Amino acid sequence: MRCLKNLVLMLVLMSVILPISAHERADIYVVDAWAMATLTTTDATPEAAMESSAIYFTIDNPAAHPIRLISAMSATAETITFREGEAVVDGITIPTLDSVSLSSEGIYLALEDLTMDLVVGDALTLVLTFEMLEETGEVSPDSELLEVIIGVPVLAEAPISHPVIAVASWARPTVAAIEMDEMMVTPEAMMTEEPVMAISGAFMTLVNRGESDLTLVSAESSVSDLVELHETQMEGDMMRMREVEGGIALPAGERMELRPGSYHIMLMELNQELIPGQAITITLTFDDGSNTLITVPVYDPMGMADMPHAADE
Ligand SMILES: [Cu+2]
Repeated sequence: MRCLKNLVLMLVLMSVILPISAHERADIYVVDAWAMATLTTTDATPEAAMESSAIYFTIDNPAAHPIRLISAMSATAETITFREGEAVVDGITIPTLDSVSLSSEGIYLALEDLTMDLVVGDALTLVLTFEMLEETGEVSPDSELLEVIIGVPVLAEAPISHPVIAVASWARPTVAAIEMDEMMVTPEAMMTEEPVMAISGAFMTLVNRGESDLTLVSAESSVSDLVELHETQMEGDMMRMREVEGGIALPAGERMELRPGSYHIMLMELNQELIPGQAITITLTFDDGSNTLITVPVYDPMGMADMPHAADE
């Protein structure tokens, strides 16, 4: 749990230190991410669990310059290194307008000294730090580091790609980091019968990279008994949310931003608190009958409210 707390502090601090908008974050696409399960069911014997795992994904670099992934952090593991076979490498460079796919045969992220078992169906938050490079491969002189926070599902095998990807996703916490500190002291506080704040929202940029127009028609999540696609509109001088009629259109090749005050995925009747540092999975279903599982980190990119508390400590 200490690790989770550290990750939360890190997320809060980064949001202040690094002047990055959620919009800019969308410009590096980290897709088809997954972490290798150490257990396939919760009732497997503890002896069966491994102490290390791996994370795989594909990074697309649409920028006009190369980028380099220089670090990865998660509360799930004490150490995350970049490896190629057994060898440790010190970063992953993605050339201009190119992509790099991590795999067990190539470069991958090695999770060492796991702080918890990785069970199929779970999800974790991963913070990736990129630096911008010149065409020569040198670090740009006035380059700022770019943080990309992603949710990673724990799976037994690689996910199947879908034309629609979700980038820069986040779900609004129902518990602030400072409240979570108190929960840390008494873990049983998380099991109290106090009603959870029953609603939250998930936000992201959906990109349809396929050849066909699609419409997002519904969403489901294990953390919520009622998930709706919402839009926020002004009615007179009142902001009102309502369920989207006919779904959210995603024309081929285009992006649609789901954000506060606009389209969003409404998570109602939550069956658990959403705590910063967690990640949740949401299944998106489209009008062609296809669906895709997205993993959304729980944090508030605009949430500076916790900062004074964090600084006080
Ligand atoms: Cu809503």
